[in-house]
Amino acid sequence: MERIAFRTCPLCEATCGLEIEIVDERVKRIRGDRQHVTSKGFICPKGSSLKQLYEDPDRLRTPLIRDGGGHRAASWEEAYELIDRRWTEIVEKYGRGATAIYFGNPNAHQFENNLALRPLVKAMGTTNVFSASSVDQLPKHVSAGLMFGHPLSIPVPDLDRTDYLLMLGANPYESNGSLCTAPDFPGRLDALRERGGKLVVVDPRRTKTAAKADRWVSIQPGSDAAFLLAIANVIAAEGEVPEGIKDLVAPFTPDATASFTGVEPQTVREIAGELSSAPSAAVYGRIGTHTATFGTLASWAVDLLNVITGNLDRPGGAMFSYPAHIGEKRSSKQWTFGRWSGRASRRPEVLGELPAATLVDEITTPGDGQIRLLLTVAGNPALTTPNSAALEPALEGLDFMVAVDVYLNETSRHADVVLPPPAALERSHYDLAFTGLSVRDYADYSPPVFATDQPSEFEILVKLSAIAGGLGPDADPNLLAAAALAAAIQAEVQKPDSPIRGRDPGEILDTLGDRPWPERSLDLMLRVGHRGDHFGANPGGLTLAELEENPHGIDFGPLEPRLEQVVSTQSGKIELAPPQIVADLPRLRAAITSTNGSQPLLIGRRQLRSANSWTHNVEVLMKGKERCTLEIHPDDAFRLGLTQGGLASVTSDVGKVELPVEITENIRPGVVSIPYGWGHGQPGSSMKVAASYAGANVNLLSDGSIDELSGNAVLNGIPVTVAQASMDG
Ligand SMILES: Nc1nc2c(c(=O)[nH]1)N[C@H]1C(S)=C(S)[C@@H](COP(=O)(O)OP(=O)(O)OC[C@H]3O[C@@H](n4cnc5c(=O)[nH]c(N)nc54)[C@H](O)[C@@H]3O)O[C@H]1N2
Ligand SMILES: Nc1nc2c(c(=O)[nH]1)N[C@H]1C(S)=C(S)[C@@H](COP(=O)(O)OP(=O)(O)OC[C@H]3O[C@@H](n4cnc5c(=O)[nH]c(N)nc54)[C@H](O)[C@@H]3O)O[C@H]1N2
Ligand code: SF4
Ligand SMILES: [Mo]
Repeated sequence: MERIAFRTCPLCEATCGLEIEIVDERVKRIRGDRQHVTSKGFICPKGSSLKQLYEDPDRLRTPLIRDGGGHRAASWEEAYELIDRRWTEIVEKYGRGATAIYFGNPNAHQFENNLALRPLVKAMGTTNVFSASSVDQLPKHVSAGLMFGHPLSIPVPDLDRTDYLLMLGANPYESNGSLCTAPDFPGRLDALRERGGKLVVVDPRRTKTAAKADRWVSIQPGSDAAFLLAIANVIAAEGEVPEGIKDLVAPFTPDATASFTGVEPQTVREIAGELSSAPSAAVYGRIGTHTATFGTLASWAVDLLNVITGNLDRPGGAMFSYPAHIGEKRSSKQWTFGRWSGRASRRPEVLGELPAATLVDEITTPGDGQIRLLLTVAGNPALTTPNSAALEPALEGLDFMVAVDVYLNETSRHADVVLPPPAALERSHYDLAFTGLSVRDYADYSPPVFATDQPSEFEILVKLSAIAGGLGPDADPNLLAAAALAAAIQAEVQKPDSPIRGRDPGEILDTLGDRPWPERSLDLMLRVGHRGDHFGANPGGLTLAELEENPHGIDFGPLEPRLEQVVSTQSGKIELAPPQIVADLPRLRAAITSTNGSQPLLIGRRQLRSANSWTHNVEVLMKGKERCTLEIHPDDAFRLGLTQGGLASVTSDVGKVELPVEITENIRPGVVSIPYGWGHGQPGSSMKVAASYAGANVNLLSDGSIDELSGNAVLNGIPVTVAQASMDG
């Protein structure tokens, strides 16, 4: 029996359509879906590895319970009963404040997790909420929230139409793009240049993306905010800018910032000139600018430039996507943060979360509210959050830990119970997150490719909500999901601006049929969304059924200006100089006048055949030249006596790693780079392939420093000492 299935790849933000050839219910081949509306056949090496991830014998199929030194297989009943017993004991003894959750990156790629996580956090009743956002893009949410009124109002560069792209701290030739969903990002950059446009890449490394650019600007790590404000300074000096901005950027002249950024004043002036004279232009900053000491300032400066050059919200500039599942209006409630703060760290909450960099302190600092119980959902903080050397023993010292994960890995090995959800090919897909960050408006939905006996991740998370909410281990997840959907419908028909305001909730529920619960919620969102059929009131409008009939997705076209809808600040205008930003500027002013230290600065890097820390158990993605190496400039290598392939030791204030040296001209002198997501083969984990290509964990070196405003971890620009590793280790 042969069949072809179509499915969106959930491994990165490009969200490519895949064509999966199945013979006798086994995957024969996965390739790019040439008919997919946005990816048009593009695929990267990770996309076809969904086969290997599905077949991987190390992938967990049943729950595990910790037993002595190791883990043993257990039934779902036994696992839930144990979780319930321990959870209840801990809450009775220490209160709900002693429980904590960390949720990782794959949640953003699974709509059922998106739907189930918020109720789970609510049921837990704790403020100890951590996620991968605070080791990633939190600065962008904060600057968007302050400037545009909503933390999800993030403009994306209009790649397909722009004449000039200034890109900082991103390497889409390897990452395939982030906070900018654009399948075949490299092809789109090539097209930009072919139509006569210009690409400028700002990065301490001459990455593949930088090598393809018209210009590579080598910058000192951590200094993007100053560089961007220097551009703003030149533009403000030469042209009209909104009131107050000129004064704000006055201290950041190209000359005053040059020693801090390492960028020649002339280069800044040229780029400022090009940016303001291009027919259309977009400034785009990504993770290299976010995981930095001045992450939020850099994030703000990106959009400040988009605004003052007249490029915000116009074709070829930086624009807002309009996902089908959202309504015509965003809530006009003023967005705030810092509503509470961490018990031990005193760090303010952002988006209901505390900085992941402070998780270890919240676990180890004694006192009321100390974390005793940790739930991780699709996260591997042992490798991905700062100061792993301190975090690993902290995880081991918890009273109880539960991991919802597909592998027994560096993090889940510390868990008392591991609950495995199905593999990607066994679950359905819709992108709640990345359709909101896409360079075209589109929607696609894929049903599961294979059936499974394992409960869905939605069901697992609902069961955990029931346990956390005190309903016990036997609560029926269907009843809970039904109640949640009924409540969502009730809320929708009461919303003043809902297209189904005043309708009968029972009729709406019946219309949603008997699909799985997450699908019914999704259908509800699509149908009341701005393209929706409004349950009959807008005949021909979008429904989930229509997406099912279009397995290659539906393209709604290029982005359209929609600033008026997007801006939801109290003033009703874009806030170009939010007070919190202005208050943080003196910190940057102080930095530009301080003298740079003499220590090498460590930055990270991503690699095409990795997805963060967790796809390293796939042999086809791992074989070949060793990838977890220390990149260093020849001048530095010579000075330190390091040789190609020799072993180097890299030491920071908090840790040390050893790894092979890779000497390359493609890195700025004084800067070294280690890829992230490595450091496998820990005792108690069971990923055989990953263990045989272990590599070193770069987060042994990151020390828990954060960007003051957002609480985002500083993972780039870490001062380190590099030396030849001594023979005796
Ligand atoms: N030094 C340094 N650190 C970094 C970064 C960096 O650039 N440098 N980047 C940061 C960034 S951008 C991110 S997003 C974070 C990522 O940080 P995390 O989200 O903590 O890490 P991942 O490697 O994505 O781990 C995902 C986990 O989920 C499991 N998993 C995979 N699919 C599923 C699923 O469908 N369901 C469940 N329940 N589990 C699943 C995997 O086995 C793995 O354990 O790391 C950050 N850390
Ligand atoms: N193949 C692959 N694709 C991925 C991932 C993966 O692990 N592997 N992870 C996914 C995730 S979770 C994310 S968040 C995205 C991230 O996607 P990108 O933001 O494109 O991430 P990177 O490829 O790490 O590129 C970051 C760049 O920033 C540079 N950099 C470091 N410090 C600085 C600095 O101070 N200033 C400037 N200007 N540049 C700096 C680095 O040298 C690097 O080239 O990728 C996603 N896609
Ligand atoms: S670029 Fe690769 S990993 Fe990302 S969605 Fe496409 S196929 Fe999947
Ligand atoms: Mo990320």
